[in-house]
Amino acid sequence: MAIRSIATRPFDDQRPGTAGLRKKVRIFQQPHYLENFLQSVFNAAGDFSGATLVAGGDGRYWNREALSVLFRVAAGNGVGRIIVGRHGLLSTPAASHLIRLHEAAGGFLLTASHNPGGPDGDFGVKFDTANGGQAPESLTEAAWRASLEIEAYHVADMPEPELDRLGLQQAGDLQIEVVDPVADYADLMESLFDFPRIRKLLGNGRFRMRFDGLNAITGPYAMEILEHRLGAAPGTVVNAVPLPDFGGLHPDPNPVDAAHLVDWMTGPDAGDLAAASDGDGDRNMIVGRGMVVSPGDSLAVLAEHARRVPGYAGGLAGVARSMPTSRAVDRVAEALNIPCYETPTGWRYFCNLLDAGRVDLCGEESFGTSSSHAREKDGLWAVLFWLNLVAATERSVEELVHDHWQRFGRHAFARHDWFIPDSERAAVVMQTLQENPGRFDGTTLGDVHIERADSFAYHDPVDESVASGQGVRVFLADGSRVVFRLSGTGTQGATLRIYLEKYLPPDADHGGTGPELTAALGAFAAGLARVSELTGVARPAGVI
Ligand code: VG1
Ligand code: CO
Repeated sequence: MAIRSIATRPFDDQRPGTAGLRKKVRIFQQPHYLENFLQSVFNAAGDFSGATLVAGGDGRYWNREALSVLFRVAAGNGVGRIIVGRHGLLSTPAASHLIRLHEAAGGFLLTASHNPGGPDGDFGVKFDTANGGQAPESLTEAAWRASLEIEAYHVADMPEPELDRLGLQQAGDLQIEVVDPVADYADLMESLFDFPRIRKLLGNGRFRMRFDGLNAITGPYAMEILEHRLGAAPGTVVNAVPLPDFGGLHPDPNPVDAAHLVDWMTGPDAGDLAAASDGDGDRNMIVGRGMVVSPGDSLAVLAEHARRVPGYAGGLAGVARSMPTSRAVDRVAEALNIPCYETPTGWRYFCNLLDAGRVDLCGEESFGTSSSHAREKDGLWAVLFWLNLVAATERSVEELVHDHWQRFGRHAFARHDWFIPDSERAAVVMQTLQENPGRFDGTTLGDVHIERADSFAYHDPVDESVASGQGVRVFLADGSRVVFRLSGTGTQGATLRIYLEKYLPPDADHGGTGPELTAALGAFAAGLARVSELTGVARPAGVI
């Protein structure tokens, strides 16, 4: 197999964000662009000679073409074997599991997650290390530095592998193993949850659920697990076929982009549970009758009742949440007398804690939850956890949430996303806030009293790395909190995220949605940061 070194010039925009490199499809399609980036990762990550990698994507537009480039660059860098999902498909959590199962050296996931797909949409590359988790910041930064110095990439001349045929095949010196993308993952789920009990619930003739694959990667997984293994009624899983443009749907499981599920669950014909996942299968939205479960509440309820689920019957070593995620789980951890860690946004920051056995359950406010069974967040896992809890406790989704609020109080939550076309003006907002957040300490604005404010820095207790400038936190005297940070997954302009959390004690009136209960806090936060004044943008583009 001939290996050629192709001379190239650096691109200056290949710095990975919160979860890999994400760009418009057309940017990725530029000659040498993807090759450069992949080579930069290989250069930064060390020697891969003879190594096994896992690869797959969420099926979005350009998946196959990008995989083909990956095979040639991987072989050009001496990779010995690639395990790939049939048709080039793999969900992000399933890939994490395969890396761990096969003790692979890492993996590449071709996905822009919840970002829109299609030729005018987004594409992306996440890369995982041998623990099945996304590359830590030290490696993504090293890959970025390598991308700025690259002079050549290495590609192998080899035949195109057949990705629709299961089994082992040889493409030049590279071994390709095409696997069923679903089977091992489904077995893992079966080992964690009480399938017989869930089967009884789903087959009792009364419980009605809907899982929406949003035409992205989770359809085949949900079909196998919910309808085939657990006997859910045919038609429970909708939009189950992954399509290159997601059939025009936006695979972002939240009350705005999946409003049709919320409508069903708040209408006269409401079922008992509705759920959805995102493009690459790592996010989840849980909807009970008349109520969207906020991700922070979901994490807290799962932690509270984890012992009811076979995979967690021994209890949790600890829990972790990303900094902007509501502090509901902190109260549960306190009651359980287990540690609760606060990490920067992005799943990669949980992985050291998981590897060290310090935590078993982690969550982010962006509809992401998972556990020590993988090193990625896991959408379907969360749905199965809820089903298991409903079956084991004989409480409905909404009852479990109300019980939780009555015991611990409610952390009402919402996120205001301000789309700011001019990234520099968005940066000014953050710089102004970050300059000396302590100046807000003890001040009163209108009827809001600020206790203290800071710029969040994370000291990883496992490898002692430090991540600073991870967002500005403002703590209010009534127990509420406001957080500001810039998104690291967008592909144009900037998105300023304002996270709003309002605490309602156990005996308070808990009625209302998160966005309703935090609206006034949102106006206060935007004023404090002078967002409109500094950016010219009048209002948030999205409230979730
Ligand atoms: C967003 C979320 C973050 C999540 C990340 C990747 O990042 O806020 O919690 O980990 O997306 O999710 P940002 O930087 O845009 O806020 V996924 O499902 O796109 O891999
Ligand atoms: Co995702």
